Amino acid sequence: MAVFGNLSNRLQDTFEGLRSKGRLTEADIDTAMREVRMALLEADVNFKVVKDFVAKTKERCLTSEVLESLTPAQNVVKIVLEELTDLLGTTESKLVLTSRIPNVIMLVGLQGSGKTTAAAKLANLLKAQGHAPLLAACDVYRPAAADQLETLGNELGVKVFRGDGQHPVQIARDAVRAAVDGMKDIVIVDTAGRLQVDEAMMQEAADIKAAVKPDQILMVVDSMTGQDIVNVVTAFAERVDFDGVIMTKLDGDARGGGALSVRSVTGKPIKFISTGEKPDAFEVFHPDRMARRILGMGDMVSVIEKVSAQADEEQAEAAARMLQRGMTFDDFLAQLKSIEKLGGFASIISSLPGGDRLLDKAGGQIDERMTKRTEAIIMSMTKEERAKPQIINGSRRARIARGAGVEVYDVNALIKQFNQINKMMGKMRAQVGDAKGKGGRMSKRARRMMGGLGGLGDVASQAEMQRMMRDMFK
Ligand SMILES: Nc1nc2c(ncn2[C@@H]2O[C@H](COP(=O)(O)OP(=O)(O)O)[C@@H](O)[C@H]2O)c(=O)[nH]1
Ligand SMILES: [Mg+2]
Repeated sequence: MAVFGNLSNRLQDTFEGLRSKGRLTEADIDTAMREVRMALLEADVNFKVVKDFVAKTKERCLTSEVLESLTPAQNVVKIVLEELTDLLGTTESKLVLTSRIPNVIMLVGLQGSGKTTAAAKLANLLKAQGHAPLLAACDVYRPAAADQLETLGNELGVKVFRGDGQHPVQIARDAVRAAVDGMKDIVIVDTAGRLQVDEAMMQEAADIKAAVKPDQILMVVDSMTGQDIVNVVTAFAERVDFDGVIMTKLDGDARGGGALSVRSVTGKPIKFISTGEKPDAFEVFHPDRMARRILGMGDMVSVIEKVSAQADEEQAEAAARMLQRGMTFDDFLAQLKSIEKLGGFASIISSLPGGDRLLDKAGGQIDERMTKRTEAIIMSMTKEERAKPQIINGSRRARIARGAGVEVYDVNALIKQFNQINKMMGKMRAQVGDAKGKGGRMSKRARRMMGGLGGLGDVASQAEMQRMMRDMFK
């Protein structure tokens, strides 16, 4: 997922410009900061937020430590990263549950912002953490609203409480009671929104709040709204108040203004982001990771977490064994399959430093090109060739190419790539060997990290990985 593509590209261009300079003068910093300001304004970030951000960043950059350092451009990027993280929120933004049973989480926001979807996704996330959530359908104005929630709930195996014909306040109350009876520990209240902030909506939200005293009120905000969000969010903050924000539709072509302004203007943290319509396209928000993505520095931590979550114990063991004995083409094929499960190469490359830009250049066709052709080539190898790639000589390569309907060149490229990955794994093996000490076993987490992705789990090799990726798509 390219986060705020345009903003991200412009900032990266600015810093590439700085890097190409070596030594930096005050004038260079001035120019760079002017570019940063323009980029942020065009991303629709609130002008006051931009002004403060640039002033702070510039001041930190214009010190002799930065200007006279051996790597001034890197220091500037580091400062921007820190300030951007700060802007997005430095405090822990995890959802805090209280000891009350059931906890009540209420979602508010404009119509179409993604409340109902987010309610279901949040329930899904909490369920995966071992909670027993109940969804309460309190949008009684749109005829299909409760059905929508119920459909989503059914898909995810989460019960939906609906009180058709009742007043929303009553539904919320009854839902809390039903949760107690049904042994549910969290009630997620989905409310109605309007197209614009209006009195009736605010009153109803306030009434539901008064009736069920939510432990958390989360405001759902569509990131496509730009800095208009600030007005909406401020209105809600004054009237109903809330504890945090769920930013939705970050998969769209949002410019970033809303997400970058909201924290600074309201002081409310972004707690979750929604990045698509599927139930699992929902993540806990990490300001530092988001800032890294905007600056094109990649987000390997998220990939590794995703891998860890996906890789089962067996897979992890298999990966650990593979690491010990070296990879075969059968392993490679299995890795390809597991990458597909993770959302394809595109999503992984997107998480590497510079990955989003690489993807843009490849025209987003990476998945098709990579997996289909690679699979065809591997399938054309004999069993022996897959197990012992070193026997694949020139005539075998020609035969494999014919079998797969590709050029010998493609087979060569794949084998080269395969060998590179194997080499990287060799390095990893050495590192893991160090880490586990004499005769010890790899930690469960280390093994998990290796499951599913083979060499990709090695954060230290990011730069090398990036180079490899670049080679692949040349
Ligand atoms: N692409 C994308 N679409 C989303 C996301 N969240 C919600 N939607 C879609 O936005 C529309 C409105 O969402 P809904 O949950 O009904 O909004 P509500 O009116 O606030 O309850 C629906 O078509 C959703 O599928 C997201 O993160 N990404
Ligand atoms: Mg809804």
